[in-house]
Amino acid sequence: MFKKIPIILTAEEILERAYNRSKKIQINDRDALYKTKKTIIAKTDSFATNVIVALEKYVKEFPSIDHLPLFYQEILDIKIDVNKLRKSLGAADWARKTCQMIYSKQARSLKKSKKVDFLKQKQSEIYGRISSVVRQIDKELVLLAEAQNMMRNLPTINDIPTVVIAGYPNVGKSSLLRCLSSAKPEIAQYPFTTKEIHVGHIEKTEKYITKRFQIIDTPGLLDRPLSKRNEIEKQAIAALTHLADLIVFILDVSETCGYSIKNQMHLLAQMEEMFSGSSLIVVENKADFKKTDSTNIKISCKTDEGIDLLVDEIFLHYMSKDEDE
Ligand SMILES: Nc1nc2c(ncn2[C@@H]2O[C@H](COP(=O)(O)OP(=O)(O)OP(=O)(O)O)[C@@H](O)[C@H]2O)c(=O)[nH]1
Ligand SMILES: [Mg+2]
Repeated sequence: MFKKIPIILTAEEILERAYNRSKKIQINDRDALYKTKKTIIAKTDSFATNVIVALEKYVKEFPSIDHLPLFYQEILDIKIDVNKLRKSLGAADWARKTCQMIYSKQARSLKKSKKVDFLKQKQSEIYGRISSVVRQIDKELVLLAEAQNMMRNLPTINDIPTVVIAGYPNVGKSSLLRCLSSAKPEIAQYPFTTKEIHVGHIEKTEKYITKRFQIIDTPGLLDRPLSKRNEIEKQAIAALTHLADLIVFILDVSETCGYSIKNQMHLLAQMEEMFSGSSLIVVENKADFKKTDSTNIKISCKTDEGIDLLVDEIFLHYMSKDEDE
């Protein structure tokens, strides 16, 4: 999704690259003064242009935050802080304009002069002033590079029916995504294994109708108010808020996840209240361990028990939704 964002360099890297490129330039002229003058002008032009073009590229090719789908805007805000990102883009644009101004003003006096000392002094003045402007935004460039790196690693979310798996930590959410799709999120016997959103896909054909769904595995949630949630939990809430057409809420009635069923039921009630606009299916996982006599769907990601039934239920949900529309 964000693979095209250019690699963002630090201030020193931008300057070093521009300097090294300008160093190689040599203009020939039979007249010694003109040779020196033209070379100085060409070197200075190359240095300034390299810096200006790099900064321009960062600002222009950075995805417009306001045009991103809301889910991505929220993830960016959780991980980076959208305001800081906007300010950093603004700073890069300010630096570009300032460098451009410095260069176009000083370049005129370079062209007019015929004194080698003056030319050399102007050249180093331009290098110095441009370098100082770029160094002023080093922190902002570092933040942009962090954002760029983070965005390149975000999963691609498609605009297709989306099921979000939610529940307490360690109940088997990632195991369910593995059971349902070819996605391979990490599974482990400790809570908070999943720290990011993972996406998988399933396809089901019935009566010549093929439906493709997107399944999203989320980090575990604890039973606590939104204001107390950490950055990892907030990503799960963002997926539930912006992506879920259907929520599959997993309960671990065996409590081997390390959390009581009472706490899990509390979280379920909170989810039902927060996401009353989305449909919700409650499933009890680890049925190979323990089964209750509730009417919830019972599954086991270890033995695959109940998985087909759950897929049927998801399919049925979307088919009935299509009929409603
Ligand atoms: N017996 C049994 N164990 C299971 C089942 N499903 C998952 N587990 C185990 O439960 C533990 C947690 O599974 P995960 O899939 O990592 O759970 P999670 O909900 O994604 O956990 P977090 O990412 O930490 O929130 C692992 O040790 C799994 O092997 C199941 O159906 N039966
Ligand atoms: Mg997990």
